[in-house]
Amino acid sequence: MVEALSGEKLTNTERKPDSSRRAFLQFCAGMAATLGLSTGAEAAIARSIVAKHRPPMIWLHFSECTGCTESMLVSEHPAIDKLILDLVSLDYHETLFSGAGHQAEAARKASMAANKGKYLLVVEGAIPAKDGGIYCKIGGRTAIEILSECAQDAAAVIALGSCASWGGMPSAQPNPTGCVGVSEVWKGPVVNIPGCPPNPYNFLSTVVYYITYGRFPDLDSEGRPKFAYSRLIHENCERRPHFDAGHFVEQFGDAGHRSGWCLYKMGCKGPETYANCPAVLFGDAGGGSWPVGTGHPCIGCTEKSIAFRVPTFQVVEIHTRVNPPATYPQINAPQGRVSPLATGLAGLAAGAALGAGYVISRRFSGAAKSKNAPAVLGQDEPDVPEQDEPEAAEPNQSSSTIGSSPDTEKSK
Ligand code: FSX
Ligand code: SF4
Ligand code: F3S
Repeated sequence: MVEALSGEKLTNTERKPDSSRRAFLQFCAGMAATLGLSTGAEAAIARSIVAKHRPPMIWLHFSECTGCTESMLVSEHPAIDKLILDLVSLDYHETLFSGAGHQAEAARKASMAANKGKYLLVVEGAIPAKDGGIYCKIGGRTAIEILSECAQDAAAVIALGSCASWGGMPSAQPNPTGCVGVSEVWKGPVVNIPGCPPNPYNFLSTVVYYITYGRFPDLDSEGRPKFAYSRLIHENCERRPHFDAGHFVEQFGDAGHRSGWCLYKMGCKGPETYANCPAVLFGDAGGGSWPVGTGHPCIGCTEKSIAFRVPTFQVVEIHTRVNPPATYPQINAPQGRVSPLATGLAGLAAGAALGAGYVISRRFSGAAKSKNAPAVLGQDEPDVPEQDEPEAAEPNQSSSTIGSSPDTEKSK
């Protein structure tokens, strides 16, 4: 792959991302693998990043917490923040811009005029639609007006985060401002990258794909890229052996919780949530750096009908087909550490799109040895006093579909 690239181009500091050559090539290979592309795609990605003009990007903020931008920027990945800034020409971003007020608005309008039909529009946050949209105004104009103005001349629109995708947290009942997602306001094509926050890799991979091929990757019925949202959390969760064995956390801090048992009874929505979190992880902090890995049940933040709709600790009924895992790693694998066997086999079963994300983050970060890792990462053996050991779940105790066998599905 690297031979396809001329050394001259890769050392052209005006065009290449601000990172070492090795990191850049690893990034391209990682993007290709995350996207599930065939061998050789990394060279195409590298060529397009090096050779093509950076597409202008206009990034809007509406009703949200700005965690989507935060998730991009706080990554410990040595180059990811620089790459997002070097992959595109970020012409307008309210929270990153040093300019403000009329100065910032003028920059946005100038970029839109100069790049009509060519810029990527990223929308972060929900759009308050109640009462004519008066609950979110920037420069005296409503979010509805700004979104419509920016979307009509955009090459493509990306709704980043669950708020922009379908309302998210600001649209939780009673939703006093009538928050909705981008596609409720803008009727053109919209790519949704949900998550609260969304995973930076999924956003970056989507943008890289667009830059490389001039179109977006395949989307599911909710407008989400299939490479990232086609597998249930539950299919790749490192706690899945405990689910299958009937080992459930009964309350936070109990012996099962300290030992990394399944969080289903604590309201985990993993069996109904499509996302690649257990494979891609967050923040390059090493194994376990995802909600369930840190001991909190998945709240289903990538699902329109779950997060901020279903109470966090409510046990869900399982409606979708829940496939048995590809393998059964040791039940008492220490919490927060993915065994190489489990990772390898899960990667084989789930395909490059899932396994590669983990490998990439490990390669880039080397952060598994981080001193910032949660204390549980240091556990070599689970400490489960016999007298405290939670009892195995009784079938039908919390849900008609809990069971200790892999055949726990409740098909539609
Ligand atoms: Fe929403 Fe993004 Fe959640 Fe926050 O801005 S998806 S509230 S992480 O930050 O929009
Ligand atoms: Fe993991 Fe949640 Fe499934 Fe348990 S219910 S195996 S914690 S995804
Ligand atoms: Fe969201 Fe669940 Fe992943 S809460 S970040 S979809 S583990």
